[in-house]
Amino acid sequence: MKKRFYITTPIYYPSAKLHIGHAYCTVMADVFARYKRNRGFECYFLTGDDEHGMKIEKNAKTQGKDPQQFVDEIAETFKDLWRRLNISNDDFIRTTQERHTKTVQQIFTKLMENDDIYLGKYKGWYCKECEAFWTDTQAGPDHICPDCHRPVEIAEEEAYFFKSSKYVDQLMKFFEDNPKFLLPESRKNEMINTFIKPGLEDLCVSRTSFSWGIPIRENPKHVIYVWLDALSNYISALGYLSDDDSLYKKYWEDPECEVIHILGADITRFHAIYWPEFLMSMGLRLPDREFVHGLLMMKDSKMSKSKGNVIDPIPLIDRYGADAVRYYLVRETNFGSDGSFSPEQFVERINADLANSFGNLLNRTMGMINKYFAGICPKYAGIKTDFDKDLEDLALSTISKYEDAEDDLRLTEGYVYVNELVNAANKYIDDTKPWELAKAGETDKLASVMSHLVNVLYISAHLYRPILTESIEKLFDQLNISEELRDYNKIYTFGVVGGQKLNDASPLFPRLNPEEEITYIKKSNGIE
Ligand code: ME8
Repeated sequence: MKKRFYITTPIYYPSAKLHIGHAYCTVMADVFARYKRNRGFECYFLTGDDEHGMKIEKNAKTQGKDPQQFVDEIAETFKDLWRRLNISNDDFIRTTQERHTKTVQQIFTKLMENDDIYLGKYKGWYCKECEAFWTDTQAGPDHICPDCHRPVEIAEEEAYFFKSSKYVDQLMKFFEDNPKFLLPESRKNEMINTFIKPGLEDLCVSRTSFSWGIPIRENPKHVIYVWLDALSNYISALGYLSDDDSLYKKYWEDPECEVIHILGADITRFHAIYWPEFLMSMGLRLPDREFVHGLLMMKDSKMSKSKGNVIDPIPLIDRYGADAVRYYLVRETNFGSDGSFSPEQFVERINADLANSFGNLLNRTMGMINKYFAGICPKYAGIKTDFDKDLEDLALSTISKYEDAEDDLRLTEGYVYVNELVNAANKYIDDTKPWELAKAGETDKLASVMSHLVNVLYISAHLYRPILTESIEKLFDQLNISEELRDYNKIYTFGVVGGQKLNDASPLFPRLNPEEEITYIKKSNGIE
């Protein structure tokens, strides 16, 4: 395993407010970063926004704003959302920052010096929405953008081209040698069959028809194509080609750092084909893994800012807290598959997993310790009932299954194992019947049951901690877990918690009233 990690999200367009789909991607990256940090690894986490391009210029104009003022305002709303969601990013890169624009200009020069960029004429189909050029075949007879399905327009202008075809063999070999580079596996086949096999055309990497972009130093009437600009954020943010490139050395150049990009299925082509090619041209290392997550839909159609059918995460966070929203996002949709958002699923998921299962286990356990042991948590004293060993074994095997899954970016799956452990602990209460042990005066067994429950709660809490950023601290406070035991690396020995006096408790995950809450979610998002 590598020593440290660098994880990124896409930099989102500040063309409008972010929706739950963007929150989804950022939360997943955050969960991974927190998981790694909990285990004691260094993990640098980058997000940001993608501020250039024709679409932004147009949107700013419509609102009578200067583009910089327009993006300044929206960038603040992005940062605010990430604060409210407890996103632990180390940096927020904006592509209009000088640290970025300077690096991108130097990258362009490098590609030119390598003879990988030449001046030509561009005529073809252009999708303004996706800032993407398409060939005749790709636009098809109806001249529709293959990504967003909107009409494309013919554009013709003098432009610079990147020799994409030159790197095809190297790229194919890289895919072959690095089977974990592009995940899930199906995405790789899609890239090869849809884009690489039919033949990659050279990529147009400059525009002259608008000015809201980074000028090419050697020919300033051109601005750099927004995707070359945007993709470079992953290294410009680390100080690549700047006076202080210490982060770049630590998190990109050093092979001991694992570089992971998280992105949505809509932008795979740019990350899996062009970004590796640009890096190859510059002679730089490629990311270790690109994980492509699925898109969240609303009533069978992709949620998107321009379609207006989006769920705003803010009213959800305001009412249910960041933890509930994060939990729903991580657990509801298997990471890597497409998913959907519905108010009904949201309420059901929170009630089932947090209120009824995890919350209930905590409340029952604390209630019984208060009742039978005057609030003093019994110490672990080995196996005493017929069910103790099974629960211990399950707790320890859950940790390893969870870690394997999380390391592998099967993030949702990791939490399914935690759910199973919590459910098993609830069942363990039904099996051991502590109230009967109490009645029969079987104090040893009763103490053992309480100790097992507290220790399973303790382990599950550590495993849930990357998602439940606020509640787990409160749970640790309620159980009066010492500072030392709040270190993840203490969970591998079963039975470390015991002997302490519990603190006062209030339910951490109140049950939601489905009817009321479904109405609230629908209303706050203008859904009928
Ligand atoms: O493409 N479900 O920005 P963008 C899940 N600036 N995730 C979704 C989603 C949905 N319905 N809609 C968007 C851009 N996303 C470029 C990126 S990176 C160098 C440049 C998420 O604002 C998903 O991660 O359109 C998707 O890839 C990303 O937002 C696109 O954000």
